[in-house]
Amino acid sequence: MRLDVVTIFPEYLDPLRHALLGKAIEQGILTVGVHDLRGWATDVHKSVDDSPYGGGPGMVMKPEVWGPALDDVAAGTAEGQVLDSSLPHLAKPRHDDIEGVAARTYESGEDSDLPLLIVPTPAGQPFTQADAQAWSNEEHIVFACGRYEGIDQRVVDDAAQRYRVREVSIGDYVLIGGEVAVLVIAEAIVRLIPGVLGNRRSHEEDSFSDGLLEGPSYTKPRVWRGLEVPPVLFSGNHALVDRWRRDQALLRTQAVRPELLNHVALTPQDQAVLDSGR
Ligand code: 6GU
Repeated sequence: MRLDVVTIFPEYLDPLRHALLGKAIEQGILTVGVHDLRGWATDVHKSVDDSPYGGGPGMVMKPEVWGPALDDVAAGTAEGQVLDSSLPHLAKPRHDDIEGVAARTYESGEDSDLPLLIVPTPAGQPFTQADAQAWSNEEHIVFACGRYEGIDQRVVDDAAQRYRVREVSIGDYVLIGGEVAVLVIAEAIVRLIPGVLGNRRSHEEDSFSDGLLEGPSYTKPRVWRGLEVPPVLFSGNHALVDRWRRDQALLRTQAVRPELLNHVALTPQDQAVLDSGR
């Protein structure tokens, strides 16, 4: 997978070089290009924004700068900077690596071969785990980071000629710009590429993958500061452990995010557990 990010703060994307994403870069599963939008500014001051038509506070990012930037990145002619991994650690396999999990080959998820353009904005559609799952099959994703009051809307409208465009929000709060949202979205996507996380089960059981929040986890010691690990986990009875985990997930979801239960298929046994938890 190749990710390209266009931003006026290239150094903000440096965290992509670390940990899991750095490892994916080192393995050759992932390439990340970061592009300074100011490289496409045409005036002496390298300005990228201007006051909004119709008045109001703040500044709007200029179409004459963004247009050529997105053209060049779509065409693969933008220079930018390719991030290298921060990690000198690949020789040592992680505990969750699985042998024989190869990098996936990518089929296009939609009818088109156009790259995906993700525009992070608080005015976008909510970004979900289902999006992360779908986009983990993409070959080329471009992120356009807006700052200030946003990007001239014609940039997004025009980009649809060269990209499949998605305007997405990572939650109901306002960030200064799209860069941190790109870190969030990129991490959610890249960890789902086989070979990156290693153990496939570890994301099949993620919160949200089955519509429920994950219940609690425990490791040694069996008693810590007087607190005991639930005894069922020592029973050696896998069916019983699975049922207990499901119950914990149901009860936690009911307590913390009850609205999620409206989209989960509940068995009579699930329903009985929820009724007992009220
Ligand atoms: Cl994706 N961008 C910005 N700038 N603010 C946000 C957001 C995105 N999601 C929530 N707030």
